[in-house]
This record gives sequence, structure tokens and C-alpha cells, in this order.
Amino acid sequence: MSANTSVRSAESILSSVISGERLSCSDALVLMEQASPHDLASAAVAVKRRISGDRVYYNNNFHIEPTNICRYNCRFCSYRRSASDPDGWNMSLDDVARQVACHAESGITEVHLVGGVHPEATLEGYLDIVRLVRRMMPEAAIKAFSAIEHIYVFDKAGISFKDGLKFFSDAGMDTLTGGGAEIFEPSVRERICPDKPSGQRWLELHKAAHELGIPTNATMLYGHIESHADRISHMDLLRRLQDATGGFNAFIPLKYRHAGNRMSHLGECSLEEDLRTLAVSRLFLDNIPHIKAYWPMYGAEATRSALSYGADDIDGTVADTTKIYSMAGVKSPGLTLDLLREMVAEAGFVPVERDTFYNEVASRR
Ligand code: V47
Ligand code: SF4
Repeated sequence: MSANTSVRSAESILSSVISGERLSCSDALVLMEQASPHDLASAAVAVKRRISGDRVYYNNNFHIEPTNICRYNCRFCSYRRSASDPDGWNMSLDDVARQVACHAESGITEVHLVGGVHPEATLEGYLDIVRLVRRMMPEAAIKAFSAIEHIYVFDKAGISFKDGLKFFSDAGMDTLTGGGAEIFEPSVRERICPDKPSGQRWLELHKAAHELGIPTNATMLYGHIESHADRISHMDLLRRLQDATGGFNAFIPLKYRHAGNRMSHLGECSLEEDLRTLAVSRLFLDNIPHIKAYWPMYGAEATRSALSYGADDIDGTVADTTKIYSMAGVKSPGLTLDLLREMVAEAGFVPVERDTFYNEVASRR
């Protein structure tokens, strides 16, 4: 910071942000480290109310994780297996079809597809999965794969991001998940996921999607070895891209969970740290409409608190269809639509079922 820049107090920063001023990176750092939890929470909820009123969104979705076999080896990952591991899985198209068939009559509006990057994954193989889901669920939105999976098969096929994404769009994909962003700062990435594509390439892939009119989500994996400044510069890169494209629907801060991976010795950050990160993200990302408190990662109790810190989305029914967090030690009960609604109402907000694009789904109660 230059010598003539004075550091503002957290109270003065919060009153400017409530009146609509954009947060600078240095002010966001002050909030992250010095604001009182109570003041942060009320500012984040005031900003959230400006965007989505009393509404908190949930959706009716399920996940398909076609494989947990992965050619990368992120140190935080509890889910990844190598091809020779007995508890690795790699679904055939028939396996995928059987899983989709289980959800055929359940009012699902979104299928979330994500998994490990199998060393033998190909563009055609991924497209076949998307086409199959599209045939079996013509009405549901397909949120297909992370940037990391896309980048792997596009590089293998020797095609540009835009050409590859057009194939996915033609196959029936509507949007991309926000996974694989982790922390963009190269020195952190080098230590937690050294063999994964860079943050720069993650951003380029999402930019290409937005330029084709394909909306996406963005995540940030926090609570391990990164600093507060690393979190802010991650969000700054997202905010800059969003200024250019407007293509992000939601930001999802993902808390590092420590069981069963090679960074377990770090333990986990506190709930207060989770809530601060969430509130600062709501205040900093003034151009991303939705902040998602992903309940399978927080658990039901912490999700309720997250709603008082600016989140306006809790994701969906998910059922027991994701293993990423259960394998990292999170004990979350499968939540039904009724329980999701109850959780939102208990926190004092109005539960609204949304589709993937945040349109309200007519009530089916
Ligand atoms: O990129 C892996 C994270 C992500 C751990 O787009 C871990 O709507 C915590 O991207 N502790 C995949 N996190 C999940 C993901 C996601 C989740 C929910 C909604 C959306 C969306 C996307 O899971 C990975 C990585 O950052 N992850 N291991 C762990 N031990
Ligand atoms: Fe593979 Fe994803 Fe796990 Fe990294 S986080 S090892 S890319 S499954």
C-alpha cells in the first residue's frame, strides 16, 4: 500500500459498501480481518436483500459422478483414486442411464455432472454422457463438468476451448460447474494441486463459455494454506472477468474438509472464518448475482448460519449422489425439498425453488 493511502476503519468501509460503493481489495482485507461478525453479517444481508429480497433459492437436482479415478492428484482431495484402487469406480453409459432412470419421475430440474479426470477420458466419451442425459431428461438443465475436465479433453482432441464448448452445447449442455478453481494464486496452487491446469487456464475456459452465451459458476477452495489476501485476489480475478462477460451465475466458497487426504494435518478453519469469508464474498462480488452456501459441504447447521451472512442459495436436494464431501468427512443427512424449505424458513427467509438459471419454479407443494 502506498505511503499516502490511509487505512479506513471497518465501520467506515461497511457504510460505504452498504450505500453501493465497490470494495477495493485492500478494504476487503480489512473487513476479512477486522470487521465485527455482527456488522459483517448485517452488511452482507443488506446487500443480499438488495439483490434477492427475502428469497433464498434451492433447487431439485441430483449429481452424477461418472468416475473418481483421476489423472491429477490434488493434495486436498479425499475422493480421487487411481485406476488400480479397489474403491475406484468408472461408470459405463449403462450405469449412467440406470442412475438417471432412478430420478425420472422426481421433478428434477437440473443434473449436475462432475467427477475425476480419468486418464482415458475423451471428448466423445463426455459428449456421449451429455447426450444420454439429454435424451432421458429432455426438460432438465445439464450442468456438465468442471473446467478441468473440459480442458483435459479439449487438449487431448487438439481443439480450442470455444470449439470444444460448442460440441458440448450441441450435445445438450446448458452450463458448467464452478469446480477446479481452488485458489488461483500460483504459489498456493503449486503446493496444493501442482499438476492441475493453472488458474489462468480455468479463467480462460470460463471466459470462452461466457462469450458463447453459456453461463457458469465459480468456486474457491479456502481454509487450508492460503492467506486472506490470496482469497481476495482470487475473488478479484473473478470480479474482473465478470465485469467483462457477465457470465457467472453464482459464487460458491468451498470450505476445505480435512478427512482422508494428504493435507489432513492442517485441520479445518472455524465456523467464524467460514461466515466471514462468505460475507466478504457477498460484499466484494458486487457483480455476481448469487452466493451459494452449498449445504452438503457446510452441513445443515452451518448452512442455517450462512443465510445470516449473505448467502441467497443453498443448492439442491443432491440426495446422496455426491461423494466428494462425504469422503472428506462431512456427515450430512440427505435433505428432502421439505427439509430444505424448513431450513430456509427457520433462518427467517422465504424459500423459493429455482431452476438452474434462477427462474422461479412453480410451487409443487
Ligand atoms: O474443485 C475437493 C472441491 C470441488 C475437497 O457449480 C473439496 O454449482 C473441500 O465444484 N474439501 C468440486 N472441497 C465441487 C464443485 C461444486 C460443488 C457444488 C456446487 C458446484 C456448482 C460446484 O470440490 C473441487 C474442489 O475445490 N473439493 N476436495 C475437500 N477435501
Ligand atoms: Fe482429481 Fe478433482 Fe480430486 Fe483434483 S480435486 S484429484 S482433479 S478429482
